[in-house]
Amino acid sequence: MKKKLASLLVATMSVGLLAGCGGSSDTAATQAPAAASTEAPAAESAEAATEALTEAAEEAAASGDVITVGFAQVGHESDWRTASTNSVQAALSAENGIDLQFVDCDNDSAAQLDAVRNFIQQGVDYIVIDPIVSTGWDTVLTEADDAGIPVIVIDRTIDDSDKYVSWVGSEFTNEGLAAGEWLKEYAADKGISEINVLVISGTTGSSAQLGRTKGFDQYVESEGWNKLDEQTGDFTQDGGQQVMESYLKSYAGQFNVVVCQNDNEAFGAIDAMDAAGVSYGVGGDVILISFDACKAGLQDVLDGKINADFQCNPLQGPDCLNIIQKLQAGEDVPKQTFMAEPWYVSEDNLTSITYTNNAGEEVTEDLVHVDQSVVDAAY
Ligand code: GZL
Repeated sequence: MKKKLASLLVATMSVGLLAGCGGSSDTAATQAPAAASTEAPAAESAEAATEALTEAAEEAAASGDVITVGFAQVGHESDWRTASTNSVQAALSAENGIDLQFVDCDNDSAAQLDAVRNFIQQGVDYIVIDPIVSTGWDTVLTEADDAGIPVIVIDRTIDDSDKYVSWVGSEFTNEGLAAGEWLKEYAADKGISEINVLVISGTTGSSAQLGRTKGFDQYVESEGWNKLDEQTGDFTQDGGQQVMESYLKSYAGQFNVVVCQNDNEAFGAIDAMDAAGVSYGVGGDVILISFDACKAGLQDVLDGKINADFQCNPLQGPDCLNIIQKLQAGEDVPKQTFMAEPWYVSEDNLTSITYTNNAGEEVTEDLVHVDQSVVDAAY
């Protein structure tokens, strides 16, 4: 690795440590970015580190010693995706010695494979992928491997190849299991004996959709719930509204639970139920469950429109930068890192859930009762 680059990346790491940036794998996305510690470094040393960083970045850019990273992002379908893109772009920045080649693949798997092949042809230093779907990757990852370009995967998983150096994301099946356990305990507490549920799922074949469906379906089966239908809303608000409108025609009066596999689908489902005069949320005829826990989703939890929202943490940017810095320094990196993600509820009748997670461990996890401070701190 070029010497200038080493000083640049070390400066980055020192500035990162000084700033206590949030979003790492041990920081839940809704916590406010870590505040400077009480022993905040003297301003001059933080400024000195930033100055060194800027100078080193300028030198590196001038001498072409910048790390080039190709990022093939899913698209721009949701609030979650916007937060994900912002997190990566903020971390893989020129200030941190990186030239980020960003491609929004617009939820098109073929375009995403093309983007990765273009990165290979460009000879970038690293490739970051958030895979739209979890299969069809081994051929192009083999091409990247043959070209000697390390691949980092974030968020969703690649399930048909292990030719990548590291993955940072969520345990999606646990998200579905947690939602199932919460619904089981919530229904028992509210004296609801019959569950007739409709599911608006995410992008078909994405690991987020596969995992959330797999986890929740374990409860459908074990609890004998009646799952009337599952159709994809493609993680979009329009998709959620269209599917909900169809459900309101096909299953009028037959359902008392709607599960949306992300907040944007829930926003669409809410619009459809409002238009149809169907009540939902706290005190409503329909229990509404969502995933992601973005700021607007948690506002709906606070307002009693969404009963429970299972967070999926989008802030993988700092982890991405850290992985690249370690690889540049010749250090090992973990093959997989799971993000910290809390579960949010609108009422305080339940304070925790206990369930068997996807690893077969019995876990007890607190439920966060949403107040304005939680919404304010959300991504
Ligand atoms: C999950 C992520 C999903 C979100 C959606 O990790 O890939 O895609 O749940 C987003 O909001 O569109």
